Amino acid sequence: MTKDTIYKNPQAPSDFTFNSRVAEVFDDMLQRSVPCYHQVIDMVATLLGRFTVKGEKVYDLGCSTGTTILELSRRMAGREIEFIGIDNSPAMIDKAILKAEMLAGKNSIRFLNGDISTVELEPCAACILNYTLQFIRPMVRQSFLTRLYETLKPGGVLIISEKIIFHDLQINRAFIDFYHEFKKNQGYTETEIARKRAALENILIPFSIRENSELLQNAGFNHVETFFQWYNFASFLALKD
Ligand code: GEK
Repeated sequence: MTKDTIYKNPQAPSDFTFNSRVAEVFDDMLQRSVPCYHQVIDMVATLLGRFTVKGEKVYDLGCSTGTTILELSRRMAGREIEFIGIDNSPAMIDKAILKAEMLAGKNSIRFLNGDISTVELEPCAACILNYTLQFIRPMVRQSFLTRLYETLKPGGVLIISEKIIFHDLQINRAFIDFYHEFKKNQGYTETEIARKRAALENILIPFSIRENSELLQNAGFNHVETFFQWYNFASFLALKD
């Protein structure tokens, strides 16, 4: 796995984009930047095991290099799930296809290059949106989630993981500090952390637990809960009746 040193370089782009340079180091970047990354995938596998039936379609929207789908496919072997990963970064999709060729299992896996906010989706049993809604423009988040609700079959599940903010400023500050400590413990320097934070300004726009839950409820979901939280990261489960 290539180590992420992008923000060691003072010439690193001031606006974050998911280009080939990022795709190359992405697996290392995510593991060192998202607390409990693999634990959350493990929990998603357990949730899908409970709520998804054999032979169904599962979308991973903003699938990046395919880590989640490949892990889910391994965990759910025998369920004949049809996994479809979509990402609008061609470099991410290229990497995902390569990884899938090396790790091909029995489930069907497809990766598509497209914008998840506009691409046509087929009726499905589950949609996963891990750390991706935060990159969708706030203005279109409600209509996007409403469309996902409509795409899900009855009994379908939407799983969302996000970086979150808190309305209480003291708690918000403390949790951001804890997150920066986490990144330091993962080997990032204070300069790298500060440069990446500046590059993500106005690109990664986190909402609070309350705001995300309201979006999901307004989209039509009657059952909405968080199933995981690590300071300023949370995962949500939304069920369609
Ligand atoms: C994981 N889920 O490994 N359409 C399609 N893809 C998009 C869009 C869009 N409109 N906007 C952003 N992306 C993955 C990690 S990363 C999270 C997801 C992060 C894609 C973007 O290209 C990138 O691959 C992904 O969403 C976000 O669990 O980098 O913090």
